[in-house]
Amino acid sequence: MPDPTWFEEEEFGDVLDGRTLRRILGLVRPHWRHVAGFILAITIISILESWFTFQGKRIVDEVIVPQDTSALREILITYLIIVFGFALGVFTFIYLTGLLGQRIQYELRQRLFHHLQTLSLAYFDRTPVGWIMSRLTSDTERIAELVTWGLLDTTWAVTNMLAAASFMMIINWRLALVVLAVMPVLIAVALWFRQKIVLQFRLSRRINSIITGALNENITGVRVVKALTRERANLREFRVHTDDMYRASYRAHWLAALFLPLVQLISALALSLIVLRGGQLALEGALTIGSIQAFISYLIIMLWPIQDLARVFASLQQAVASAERTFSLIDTQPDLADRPGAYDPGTLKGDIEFDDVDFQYEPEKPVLQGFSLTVRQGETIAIVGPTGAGKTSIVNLVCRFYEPGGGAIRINGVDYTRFTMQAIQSRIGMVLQTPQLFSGTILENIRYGSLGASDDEVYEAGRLAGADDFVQRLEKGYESGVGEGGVLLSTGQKQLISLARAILSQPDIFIMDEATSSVDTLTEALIQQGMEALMKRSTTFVIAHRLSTIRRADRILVLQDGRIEELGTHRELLRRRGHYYRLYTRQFREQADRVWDSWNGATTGPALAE
Ligand code: M5T
Ligand code: MG
Repeated sequence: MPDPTWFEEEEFGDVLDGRTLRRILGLVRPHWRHVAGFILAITIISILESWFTFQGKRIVDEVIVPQDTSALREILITYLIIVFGFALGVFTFIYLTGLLGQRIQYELRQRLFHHLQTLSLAYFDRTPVGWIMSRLTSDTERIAELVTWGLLDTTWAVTNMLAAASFMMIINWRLALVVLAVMPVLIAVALWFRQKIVLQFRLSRRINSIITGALNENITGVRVVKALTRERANLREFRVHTDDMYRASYRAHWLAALFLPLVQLISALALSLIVLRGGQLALEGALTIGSIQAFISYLIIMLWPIQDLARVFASLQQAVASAERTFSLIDTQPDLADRPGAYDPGTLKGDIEFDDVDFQYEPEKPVLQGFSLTVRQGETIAIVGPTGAGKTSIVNLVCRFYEPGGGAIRINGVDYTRFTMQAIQSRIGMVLQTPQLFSGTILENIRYGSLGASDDEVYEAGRLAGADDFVQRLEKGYESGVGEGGVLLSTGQKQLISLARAILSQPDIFIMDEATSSVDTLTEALIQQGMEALMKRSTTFVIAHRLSTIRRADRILVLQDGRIEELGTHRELLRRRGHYYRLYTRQFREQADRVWDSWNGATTGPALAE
């Protein structure tokens, strides 16, 4: 595997990276009407809130103190208007934020999923599935939260404070200035804590992503974990990570707990200032009792956002980090893409020529070097060789899942990089070493190869592939579900379905990576038969482990360490008395499973069952 740390390093960027924020805003821009709507709603709510408090002052000063009810009716009506407006505002902003959040999540996920389809296999080789999954799930959610609730909280904080400050200034500007002088101290404290808390949360998130990755690997690889009895060792590693996580979260919560009492202490200071200075002013006759009471209320109103600030900024920080990772995925250029001017040749019929091809998955680890081979149109070529020889790599290249690092692959004389990916991949049918099915019915899985096919054509393909027998025996026949990834079927059955899928798509090139795991002899015979149907019409590459398949091929390529060891027909190779001869005769002599074992005395290889 490539260096597994690259995706961790770029986990967290700067606290408030302007570029990322701009891109996040870019997501919101198309929905500016929604945003304007809820900002307006929030602003109105903030003003109403302060106005509400102001009515309280009026009750004290105009009704209770002078013992006069004449203003009461007007005050009550104002109250009603405020409450009604308030309800309307709350409804509007909750509705709009919810809607906006869903829209943005939907758009982001669509974009990410779409982009993933364009990325090459090499990308998936080096990127853990768990990492990609979190981008599509938790990160999109967090970004949506930021642009809705984050934006909302911030707007609310600002408008709330402005409204409260304005009303205080209106009531008594001298006392207002005293109260407002304390605010910067409060804000400074809040910001300092924000910094600290964010740092801890960041750390715990980083550890969390490591934990998610480990979990993912353990769950998807549960069979291997058990088979290799790695449980204990994995548990130990896991504990180290969870311990780190615990410590980081612990510190974050400790800081968070300290924050509130501190804010309350400073507010108590502000409160005593109001009482002190307010009392003085009241004695001078410059301030009413109602005003002092209102000031206390406004102070409380102004404190809400500040107490909230640390939380808002922590989530802002997280969301920015999420956005950075998500954008990094969106920005990943597919390393295989159609060249400018790429075209669809209409068919892939024609000779396939490997011309001096070099290939490697990772730098410095060449798999093929100077590999040359011409496969004629309609020919069936069997590739044999020990594990790791490069058999799968050759067919990966034919499918253009990867491209040669040097040299060229030509189809009908044309370098295949001049064709579109779609043109190539839509005309290749394949049955892979580990056949891949998708959750859905058998019918859907076969039709996957050619979406326009009728049900009858699907059944026919099933028959030709030899899948018909076992499918008919299933309770729901072709309508049976295969489970996630086809878990409900055996490997042999999955291969038959894949085969039917390939037959249905009528490919120009057919590729079969025969499974080393032995299927029962009946299934094997069925697979053979199904392959005949394809071999007749397509140029066929078959990575073979069974002599029955190998003998049926037009030519046999014996591959070792990415080099052509022998190449020729069955007869020719037998006559050469080389590797193939030894392989063949040994097979009969021993009927053994592990023929490649003794091949050059070194490798342990695939089973040769027959
Ligand atoms: C050839 C390496 C592998 C081996 C060499 C598919 C794949 C292979 N490799 C990678 O690094 N990344 C990959 O995605 O390339 O491997 P192969 O072509 O898979 O060999 P094979 O098909 O002949 O082997 P097998 O076991 O299927 O019979 O060094 O590590
Ligand atoms: Mg292979």
